[in-house]
Amino acid sequence: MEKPFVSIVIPTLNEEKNLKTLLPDLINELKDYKYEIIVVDGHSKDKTVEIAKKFGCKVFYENKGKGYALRLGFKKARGDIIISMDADLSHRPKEARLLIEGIKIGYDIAMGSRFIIGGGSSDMPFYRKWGNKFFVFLVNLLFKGEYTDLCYGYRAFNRKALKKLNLKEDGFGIETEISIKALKNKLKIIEIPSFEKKREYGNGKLRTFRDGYVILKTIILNLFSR
Ligand SMILES: Nc1nc2c(ncn2[C@@H]2O[C@H](COP(=O)(O)OP(=O)(O)O)[C@@H](O)[C@H]2O)c(=O)[nH]1
Ligand SMILES: [Mg+2]
Repeated sequence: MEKPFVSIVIPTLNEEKNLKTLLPDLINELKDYKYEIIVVDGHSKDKTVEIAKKFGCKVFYENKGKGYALRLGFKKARGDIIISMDADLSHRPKEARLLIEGIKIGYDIAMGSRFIIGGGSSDMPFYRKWGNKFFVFLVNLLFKGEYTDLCYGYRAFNRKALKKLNLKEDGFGIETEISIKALKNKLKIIEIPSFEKKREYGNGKLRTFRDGYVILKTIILNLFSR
């Protein structure tokens, strides 16, 4: 994989202001690579799609949620390496290189982690931090993992490995499902430190308690399925 083709998959819902800043930065970071940027939009009411197209992104639509958006994007992606990334400026384009290197040296999944040295977050109130820690503990215990982070969406995948996961989640359970199925399928996983910045414009759509429940449900469902 000397010169890999990289697909970046970005789910969006009303992110025009963030996207306007993100895309030029991202394109600048990717200039050494062959790449495509795939935006999967949940029918935004603002100019998200117009901006995505202006910067040459491939655009697809969905109306089921972030998880479904990612799954659709993964299906459409042509890259040897596929990266999932949020649009809200939480994920730093510079770190994409680190994730890509993880796959290039032979890992199936390179997962950003906010909880190893070099990582961090300025976008997590304490209850989310502890909720996440609890779910990390639970997943490690139940599925024999050694994760330090769980509900974090900045990740790179080897295309073939990603296909094996057979993902099903439509909503915010998707990251958890990926983490669990990666363990179940004995994929080669590496964590890469990542610093999560605060969302720049607009409001997050994740609701701590509703989606905390979704994550718990994802964990339990995956205990009883293959
Ligand atoms: N296509 C699509 N994207 C979504 C949906 N909900 C959230 N997103 C996107 O998913 C990313 C993360 O969402 P966000 O609300 O910031 O969640 P948080 O960072 O976990 O609080 C952002 O790029 C959102 O625009 C949805 O229903 N459909
Ligand atoms: Mg966010």
